Amino acid sequence: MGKVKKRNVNFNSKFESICRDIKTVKIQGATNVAKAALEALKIRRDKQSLKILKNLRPTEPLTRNMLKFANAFEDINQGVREATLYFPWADYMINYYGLKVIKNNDKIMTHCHSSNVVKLLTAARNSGRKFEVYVTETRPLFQGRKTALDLAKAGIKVYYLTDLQARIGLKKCDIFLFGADAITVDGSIANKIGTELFVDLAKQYNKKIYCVTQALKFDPETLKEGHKEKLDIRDGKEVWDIKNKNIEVLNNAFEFVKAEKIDGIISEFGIKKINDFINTFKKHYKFLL
Ligand code: RUB
Repeated sequence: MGKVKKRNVNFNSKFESICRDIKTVKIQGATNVAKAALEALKIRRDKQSLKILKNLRPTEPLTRNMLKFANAFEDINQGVREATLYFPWADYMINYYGLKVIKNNDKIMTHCHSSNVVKLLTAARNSGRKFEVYVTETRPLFQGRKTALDLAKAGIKVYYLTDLQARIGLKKCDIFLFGADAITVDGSIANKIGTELFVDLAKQYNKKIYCVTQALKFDPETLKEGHKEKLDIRDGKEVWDIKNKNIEVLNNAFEFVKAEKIDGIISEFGIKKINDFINTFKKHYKFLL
């Protein structure tokens, strides 16, 4: 038998490459960002590295909550293993409650790519429900394409819309579902730019509107400091790489939706209105307060 060559892994560069992939949105969506940050914490857990990981994407309390949980363990590998158990458990609970709002023959609209929304829709399809989904392409990074492909793979009929066609989907749909990056004490839900616009339209057409999310997207820091959640403003070059002194390209990646505008937050706590959701968070996740 030939010698097995031991590969030299440069852990520093692995840490840096995870950070780069989070920053450049190669790793996309709050859940995937949190999972990747936990992997990076196993490589480097000194104060400075922890600070870097917490700030890679500003609008990500799930990442901060998970890092805090894992870092409280003496053995970081065990901490990350235990923190990671949260994800499949929350998925199961979110799907259990979320299935109650999805009916046979529904038309559903979603925006961007939320793994929570995709998992719920896949679970609904696997449970035998037939429905169609309208997906916005989500300029400038086209996360809607990932959503469309994931749903199509699950055997779901998808209508893919450029963002400016959103009204067509919103008029036709029964429900608008979106994910979350952050939820704050004053009931603001941060999600991909465009979400608030679509919520306002969906309301105008009397559609049901739900945010599908793990409860750990709630930012406990806002309980102490009030709503100070920062919104990610990204490089304008992602939109248009133009050099012209009279043109400034804006690239606001997220916006806030007032939770009072929607029918409920679907999380591991059930389907709840914002005040109930926050009170349940305070009761269940005391260790994060
Ligand atoms: C992704 C986005 C998602 C939330 C929730 O934005 O806004 O809706 O992150 O995702 P980006 P999930 O592509 O800029 O990261 O449900 O997977 O946690």
